[in-house]
Amino acid sequence: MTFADLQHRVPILPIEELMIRHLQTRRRPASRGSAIVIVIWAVAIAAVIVAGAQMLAFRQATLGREALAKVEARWAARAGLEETIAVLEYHTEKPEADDARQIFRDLESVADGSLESGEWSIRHSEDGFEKKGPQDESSKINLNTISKTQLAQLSGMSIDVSDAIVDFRDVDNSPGMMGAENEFYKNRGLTYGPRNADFRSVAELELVLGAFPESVRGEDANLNGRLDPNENDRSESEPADDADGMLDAGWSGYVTARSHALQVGASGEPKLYLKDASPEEMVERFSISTEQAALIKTWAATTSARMEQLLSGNVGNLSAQSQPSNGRSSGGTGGAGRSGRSSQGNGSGNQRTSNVPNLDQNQLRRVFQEATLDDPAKPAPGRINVNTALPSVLRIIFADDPITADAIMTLRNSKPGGVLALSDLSQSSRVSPDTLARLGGILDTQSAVFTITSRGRSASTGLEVEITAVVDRSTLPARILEYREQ
Ligand SMILES: [Ca+2]
Ligand SMILES: [Ca+2]
Ligand SMILES: [Ca+2]
Ligand SMILES: [Ca+2]
Repeated sequence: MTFADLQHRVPILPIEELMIRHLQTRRRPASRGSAIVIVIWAVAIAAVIVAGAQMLAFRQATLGREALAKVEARWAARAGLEETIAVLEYHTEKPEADDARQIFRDLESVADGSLESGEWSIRHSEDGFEKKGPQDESSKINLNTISKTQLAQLSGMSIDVSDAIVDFRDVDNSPGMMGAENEFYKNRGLTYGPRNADFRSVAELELVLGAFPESVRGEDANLNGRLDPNENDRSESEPADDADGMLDAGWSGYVTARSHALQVGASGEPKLYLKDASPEEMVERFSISTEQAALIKTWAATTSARMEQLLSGNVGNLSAQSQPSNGRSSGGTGGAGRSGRSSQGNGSGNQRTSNVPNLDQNQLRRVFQEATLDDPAKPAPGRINVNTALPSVLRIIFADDPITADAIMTLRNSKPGGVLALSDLSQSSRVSPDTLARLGGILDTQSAVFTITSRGRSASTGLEVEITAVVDRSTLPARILEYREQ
C-alpha cells in the first residue's frame, strides 16, 4: 500500500480541525459544569454585594442618626449659649443699679432649658462645687496681675515656678531670683521661650518651666470647669482623680487670664473717664456740687490719681492723696511716692477745700458706679468682683489679713442686692481705712467676662455636644473671645 492509498482510506485532517474536534469531544460536558460554578460565584458575589450594600445602607442610616443627634445636641448647646449671651447683653444695656446680684440670678434662670430636639445645661464649678450658669472670670485672680505672694498660696506652688510664671509674663528677659527666662528654655531644648507679655489663657501656664498639667488642671483634664465622668472615676481613666464628686481644678480653679474691668456704668452709659470728663458732666452724672467736681477734676488730671483715693469721701484731701503714696497697689513704688509727698507738702490743697463738703455715701457710690480712671481703650485687667469672688480667692488675696477676707464675706452676705460699689465696703467696721485705700486696685463690683460651658443633649439618642465660649459683655453686641466645641 502506497502512501497515496493510505491518504484515501484515512483522510488526513488539518491540525486545526483536529484540535476543534478534540475540544468538542472533551469540553462539552465540562463547560456545563463551569457554567454552574460561574453562576454560583456570580450569585455569591451578588450576595456579598447586596449584603455590603445593606451594611453600607445600615451604617449610613446609623451615621445619619448620629449626625442628626449631633446636630440636635449641638443646637441645644447653641441655644443655651445664645440665651446666656442675651442675658449678659441685657444687663450691659439695662443694668440693675440697685442689685448687683440680678444678673447672676438671670444667668442661673437660663442655665437649663430645652428645645423640641434636645436640652442644654450650663454649669461651672466654685471651689469644687457644681453651680448653675457660666463662670464669672472676675471671681478668680488674674494671672497677669497675681503677685508672687498670692501665687505662693496655690497648692503645690514652689518658689522657682512662681518666679518663672512672673518671668513668663514680664516684658524683660532677666530672670527673677529662681525664675527662668529665654536662655533657661533653650537649655532645656525647648523651641519656645517666655511670652514676655500677658498670659492669654490658663492653659498657657503649662508652657512655663516647671508648671505641669497636673498642677495647672488638677482633675479638670479638659479645662472645661465641669466634672466629667473620667474626672471622677479614680484611675479607671485619665486623669487620676479622687472620685469624691467634687472638681479639684488645680490652679485653674483660682486663676484666669481673661478678666478685665467693665467700662459700662450702673446707668448703662459708658463710664465717665475722669481724666477727660468736664466738671459739668461730673455734676450731672454723680449729683455732686460744682466745687466737688472741680476738685475731682484737678485731682484726676494728676498721673498718680487712683480711684481708691476717693474712698474716704474726703475730696478736700485728694490733692494730698494724689501723690503716689499707695505703694501696695502700684507695685512697690511706695518709697518714691512717700518722699514725693513729704517734699511737696499739701497745705494749699487743704486750705482751698476747707469749706467743700465731703462726698456723702450716695455720691460716693455714684462716682464708683459711673466713673473710671482706666484708659477706655485699655480696661485694667484683673480686678476681682467682691460679689462673686470665691471664698478661696479672698483667702488668697488677703492671705496676710484674714479679718478683711471675712469682713467682705460677711458684708456681701448681709446685702440681698450685693455690694453695689466699692465705697460700700466702708460700711464694714472691720475693713480698716488703710485696707480700704488699697482695695480699689484689687476689687470691683461688676464683671465683664464670662466663660459659658453649655452642654447640649439630643432628645432622640442622648448624644452630647459641649460648647465652651468666652464672652466679653463690655460692648454690644457682646464679643466672643474664644469658642470651642467638643
Ligand atoms: Ca520676662
Ligand atoms: Ca472637666
Ligand atoms: Ca480618672
Ligand atoms: Ca475630686
